Amino acid sequence: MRKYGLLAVAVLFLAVVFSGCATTGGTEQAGGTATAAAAPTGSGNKVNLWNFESKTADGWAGNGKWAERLTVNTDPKFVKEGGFSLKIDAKGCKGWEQNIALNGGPFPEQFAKLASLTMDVYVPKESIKGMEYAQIFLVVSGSANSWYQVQQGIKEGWNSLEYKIEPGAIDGDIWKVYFVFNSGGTFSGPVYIDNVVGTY
Ligand SMILES: [Ca+2]
Repeated sequence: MRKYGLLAVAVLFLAVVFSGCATTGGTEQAGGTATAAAAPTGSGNKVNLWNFESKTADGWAGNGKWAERLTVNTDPKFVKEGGFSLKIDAKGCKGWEQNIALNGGPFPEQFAKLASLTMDVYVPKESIKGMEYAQIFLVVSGSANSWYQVQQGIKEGWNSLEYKIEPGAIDGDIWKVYFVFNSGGTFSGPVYIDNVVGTY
């Protein structure tokens, strides 16, 4: 029995040491010893937004001449998560194009509180051959801001994009979300999107 008692003391000691270490890495607290090293509330929670595992475009579609350009991809080369991704046939797309990919919801209730949105984008070499630059803007249209945009550049191969969202910028009803393409040249082929995740 005494052996177990010592073991318990050792475990307790380690727990105190580790919680002390964890505290120094996070918010600074005076004498952070045995307090629980919990993450600050309202940060680091994830919500899966669109992963295309429904074998549909998860509500994404183009407008006008882009209406038939969004489909589900099953080729594992262009999938980052699960078995499916979104294929956007961007052939002929140049300059600013906000009609290529739109989503009218419904959106999860956490969307308005997002601090960032991440997604994996695959760009085949031939799709952006000879292009000066290419970008995908995340645009959120809602009651807080009718047009809130954040940009990220894309290059050939896999791109791990993170869009930071300012506090309060989209905090209200969400009307529409866009992936706006912007490029210094003309796309010659598709772009693939997968694993769109929000952090709040
Ligand atoms: Ca997927």
